[in-house]
Amino acid sequence: PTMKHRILQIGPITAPADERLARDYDVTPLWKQSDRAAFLAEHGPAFEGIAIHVRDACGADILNAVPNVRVIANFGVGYDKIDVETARRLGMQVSNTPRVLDGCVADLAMGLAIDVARGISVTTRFVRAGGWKTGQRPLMTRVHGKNMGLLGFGGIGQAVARRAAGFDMVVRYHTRRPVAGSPHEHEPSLVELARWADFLVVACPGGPATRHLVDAEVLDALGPRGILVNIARGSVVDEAALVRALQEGRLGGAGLDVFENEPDVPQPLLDMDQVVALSHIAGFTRESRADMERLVCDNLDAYFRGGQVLTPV
Ligand code: 8YV
Repeated sequence: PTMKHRILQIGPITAPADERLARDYDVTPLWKQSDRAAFLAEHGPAFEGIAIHVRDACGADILNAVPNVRVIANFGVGYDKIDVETARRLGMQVSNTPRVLDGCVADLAMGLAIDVARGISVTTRFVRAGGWKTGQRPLMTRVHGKNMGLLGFGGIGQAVARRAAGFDMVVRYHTRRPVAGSPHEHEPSLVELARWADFLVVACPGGPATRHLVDAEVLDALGPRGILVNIARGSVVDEAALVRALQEGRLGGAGLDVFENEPDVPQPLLDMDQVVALSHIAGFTRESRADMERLVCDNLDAYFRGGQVLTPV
């Protein structure tokens, strides 16, 4: 057998992915090195590729220490913790795992929208506490036929739009540039989109370019009957402004799978019945997990066989 390519793995991915990587590559776990900087200074030049889990960071400190790395394979569709600009400048290809989790993330976006509007989680708590024996819950909000605004219209946003169509919803979206060939209306102003929308779903990338796009002004535009759903990144929403808007009744409710400082969820959010808070589980299904494991490894394989990753960012 030929020599295995040397891969630097920043942190554990999943057992199946880690096993396949260890089988096919000469993998070094960076997270097991006691002194990362010293390790990189000594061994950095030996590596040809990087494998990384979406939760882990890969900044210039690492990239500048691995001059022979040509490929970075990210487990996850988001890549806001990788310094892609520096990687590109150093001639590295960066891949992510798009498409394979779009459907599951979109399913959960609809689930959160329905839960907040119809009160599924809060009603379960009510029934469990015996509340039904002596009363009934207040009236909730209809879902179908409403206006859904999408912040971001990539694979996930478009999958949400297809599901919303089944709920007879009208969909409009906000992105920097209109997406060619879409039947849905592009709204150049996020505030105007929020004003029009009953549900505003955050489905754009994280990172500095989108930080706090959903601010107090956008939340006020969404309004006291409006519902915010975030299945993207916590950084896109000004969480302190969100807490205030919910507490003061200026926003109707929120379904949140992601937060600014995961796994810390601000206590006020947990205390409000109009909030459904999850633990970043949108892509967390057996099916999409297996597809992500395959794709992160396939990207490395494709690079080392043919010089091109399958799904570049
Ligand atoms: C989760 C994600 O991080 O792909 C992404 O960008 O945020 C998700 O896939 C995944 O569930 C990590 O375990």
